Amino acid sequence: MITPILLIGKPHSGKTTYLGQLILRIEANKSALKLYEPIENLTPIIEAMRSLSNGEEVIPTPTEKSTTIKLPLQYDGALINLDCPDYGGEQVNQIITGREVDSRWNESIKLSENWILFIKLNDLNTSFDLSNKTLKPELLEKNNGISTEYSISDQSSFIELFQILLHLKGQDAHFRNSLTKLTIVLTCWDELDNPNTPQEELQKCLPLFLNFIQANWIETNLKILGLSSLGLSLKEPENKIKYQETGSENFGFIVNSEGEKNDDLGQLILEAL
Ligand SMILES: Nc1nc2c(ncn2[C@@H]2O[C@H](COP(=O)(O)OP(=O)(O)O)[C@@H](O)[C@H]2O)c(=O)[nH]1
Ligand SMILES: [Mg+2]
Repeated sequence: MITPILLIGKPHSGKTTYLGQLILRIEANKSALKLYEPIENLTPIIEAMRSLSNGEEVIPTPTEKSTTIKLPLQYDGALINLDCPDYGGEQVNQIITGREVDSRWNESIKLSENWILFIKLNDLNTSFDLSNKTLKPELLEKNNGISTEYSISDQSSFIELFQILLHLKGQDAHFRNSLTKLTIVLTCWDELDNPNTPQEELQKCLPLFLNFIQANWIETNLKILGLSSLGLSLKEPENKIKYQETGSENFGFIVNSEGEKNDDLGQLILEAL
């Protein structure tokens, strides 16, 4: 039996960096996870692995190049397929705005009972707040009274996304979800100032979304973790040298629900099972 895990994340949430670092760790035999067969479509991620090995940030995957990545992982005899249907694409945003999923996503959603959501807290946009904006009458006049500045906040968009996913999964909205396991992963953990536990950080930044998730999932099927795939910022030149000297597979950590760090990035997948 193979357990499929679905990896979901908006663009720039840290997917490529995580996948690259995870594969480099597995290749260096520094993870509890192994591969049970060769990765079929490694080409899109090779560039990222090359950059990371050289101590450089991954180059953003062109958004038009939506492709699928599937990692055939194994742990202690258990087989796990990490499925990333929106590798580098904008599809998550398109699902939210268009309220439609293509057949590839539909299949992944239906097939998987373990979902991982990547959120980069430092990049979130807040909702349009009328109280701190000056609306210029002449601009409103030009746009028929519509303010073009308005866009849905990330917090609302995550709630929309999960309403769509739960609907596709056939979840009865009268009950809390007990079939799908959800692991919310707060990426770029190293960028946070004195972080508390992952749940407390999520509560601070996206309280309504956390509330929505807690109201819709049974507690035992919900986990909130932290992740720093890089371990430190590669924007600093001295960190680039550290990577080149020590090897990128020696950097990065995950943070469990209690706030404790673990060096094995593969542990994230095991926590999501
Ligand atoms: N400081 C820090 N930056 C990170 C980390 N992971 C990813 N990033 C940066 O976040 C940005 C987006 O990451 P990327 O993996 O391309 O996101 P994707 O679009 O979801 O594939 C890049 O500039 C990465 O270098 C991390 O663990 N720490
Ligand atoms: Mg990417």
